Amino acid sequence: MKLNQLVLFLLCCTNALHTFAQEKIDLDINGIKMQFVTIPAGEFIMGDKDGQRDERPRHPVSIDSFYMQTTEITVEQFDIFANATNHPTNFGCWYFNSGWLFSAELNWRNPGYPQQPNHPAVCISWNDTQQFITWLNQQQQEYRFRLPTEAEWEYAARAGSHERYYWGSDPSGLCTHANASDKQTLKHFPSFRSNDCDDGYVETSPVGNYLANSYGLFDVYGNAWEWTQDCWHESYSHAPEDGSAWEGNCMRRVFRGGGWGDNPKFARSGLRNRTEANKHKDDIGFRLVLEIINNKPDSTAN
Ligand SMILES: [Ca+2]
Ligand SMILES: [Ca+2]
Repeated sequence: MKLNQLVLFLLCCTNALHTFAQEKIDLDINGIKMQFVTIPAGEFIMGDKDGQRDERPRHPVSIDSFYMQTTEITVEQFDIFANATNHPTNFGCWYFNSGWLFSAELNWRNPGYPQQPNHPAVCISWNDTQQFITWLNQQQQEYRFRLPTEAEWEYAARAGSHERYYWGSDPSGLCTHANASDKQTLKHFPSFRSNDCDDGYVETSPVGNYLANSYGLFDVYGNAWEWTQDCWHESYSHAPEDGSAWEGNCMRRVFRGGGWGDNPKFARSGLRNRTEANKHKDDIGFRLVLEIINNKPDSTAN
């Protein structure tokens, strides 16, 4: 095992609601280098009054402080896990070509388009994320990794904003903050609805390539959709209000944020999506939440 906590320091951040001291934690676990930032405790209104029916009723949710990964898990990071565990690549993957199609030939190593090691791993099922997380947790005792809950994800994405995006309601900011459907997309997918700007990428881009939100999170919209822990529910009626995962006996899990092929209607804070836990799609990946089990490291934050 190689575990090396590299950096821990103070950032002074502001968002629409407050200023807070933020820790930044860099970890190296068996060569998987990941950065996490503090998401401050708070309360927010989950849901979007102008969104889809499943985004209502809007409801207050209290969130404890937690650490969220600044980027999506990359191909390079997933490759380390896969090589260590002989993780299979024979599940196939769904891709879009005038409708969603399945190819047994595609997988996270070859999603059907060119990727670099620093692009987000896609063609990742929810079940894959659980195997990755179980393995990562077995490599050390100081930390516990998990998926964000759906409430945590939306709270972190909003970064204090009640608007459609963390910078407000204007979708024209998308190309500087995210890799989503844009003028590039239309070159390969002329039928897509796209933002009238150019982010430089048809499919996935390097993680962290665009502006972060005020919590220091990159690519919360676009690039790869991101799995959450929660089971899918058709509305927020009776949803937990403490930030915990809404579990149950479910086949479908929630993923968030929009992907590289999604227009501003989908690449936003409140939008919800779901599919079967064993399904692989060429625009779904994940990022992690970090819990410190013991020996909380010295912090220079104040
Ligand atoms: Ca794009
Ligand atoms: Ca994303």
